[in-house]
Amino acid sequence: LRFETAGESHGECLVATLTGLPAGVPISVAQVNHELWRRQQGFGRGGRMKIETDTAELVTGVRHSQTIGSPIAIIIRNRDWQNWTEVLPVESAENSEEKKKPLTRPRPGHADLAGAIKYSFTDARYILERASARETTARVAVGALAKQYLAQFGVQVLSHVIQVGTAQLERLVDWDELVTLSQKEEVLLGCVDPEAETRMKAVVDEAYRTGDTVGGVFEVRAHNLPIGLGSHITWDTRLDGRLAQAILSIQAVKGVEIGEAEEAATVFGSKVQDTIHYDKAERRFHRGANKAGGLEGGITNGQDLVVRGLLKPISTLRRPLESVDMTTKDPAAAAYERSDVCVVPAAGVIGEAMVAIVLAQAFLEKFGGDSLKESRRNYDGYIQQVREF
Ligand code: EPS
Repeated sequence: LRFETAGESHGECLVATLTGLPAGVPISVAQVNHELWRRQQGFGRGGRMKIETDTAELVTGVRHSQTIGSPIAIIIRNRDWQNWTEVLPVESAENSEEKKKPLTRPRPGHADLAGAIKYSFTDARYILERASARETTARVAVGALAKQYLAQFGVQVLSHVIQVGTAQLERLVDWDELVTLSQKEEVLLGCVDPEAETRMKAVVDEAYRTGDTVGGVFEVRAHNLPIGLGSHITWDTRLDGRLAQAILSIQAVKGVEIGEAEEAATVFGSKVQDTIHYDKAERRFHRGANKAGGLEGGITNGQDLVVRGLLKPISTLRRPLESVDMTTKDPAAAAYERSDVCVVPAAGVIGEAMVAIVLAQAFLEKFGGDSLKESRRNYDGYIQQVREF
């Protein structure tokens, strides 16, 4: 299962292709659009989200509401493009040079400076257009298709926010709470606990007041996974490593945690491992806890998968930091472009998409199939084998 995205933040559209989903997977475009809607929510998003109502056009690979096995191409149009047609034209016209919106004062933390030097532009415009997290719209659309494939096997992927700045959620959360949260029609900060969410909102309010930005931590969980996705046998088949790459590839994510990694690094082994128990009647092999986050040796162990992304604050600040103008080389305040103040809930939705894509890949590696029917037969046979273990 392979996917690619293309598109600039203020270009005509975002594009994605997804190749390798079996034929016969039921696809709902409304569900794709619902995921896109979820990505746009949250207290702290910037003015751009008022312009856009992201909707996916599935232009290939899906017919009569199901996949046909061929590559799926998705287009998401940027409404803001109408304000940028002369700034970012495909072909230069006579007055193109004057219409440009050059960014010559790179923002610390953004790709602006390193990208401009690397690609040899004296203006970071083309760099930021692609580095922008707007690209994640395309990933979420692809993730929504991966989710619909996984749902055929009862697997669900959801997220919630556990920290914004210093405000933390201080209790455990069960799966049903995440389901309820995902169905809310209004998203504040994506936290299941209203008291913790109020504290999180106070931090975002402070960032608004002071012209600053704030990061945090989101947690993605996958529920109902079979035992045995991923493998211990080589470094690149270990599912934990693949999930870590997927999460770290999200804009502004600087750290990733699987299960209770931070806690595990500070306590003795006897407090960390999930003890093994057996009950013949129902639960068969089961565990005393889930500190490993559903992965042992890079293999899913049947518990919920728990992956967290640690997000740094967005690098575009209304109260800009020190920088240098790339053309004059003089000290200058970093550029300010309209931006978000806090994006942790949206990053959680993007994290869900990335986790769903990696899990769908692992599913297809294990169960294969040109058609959903074939995938399912292989899956059912394996589940029977696990039951008899
Ligand atoms: C984003 C759209 C962008 C930014 C954000 C992500 O819109 P605009 O740049 O037009 O305001 O809000 O991108 C960044 C945080 C960034 O640093 O580039 C989106 O759709 O998520």
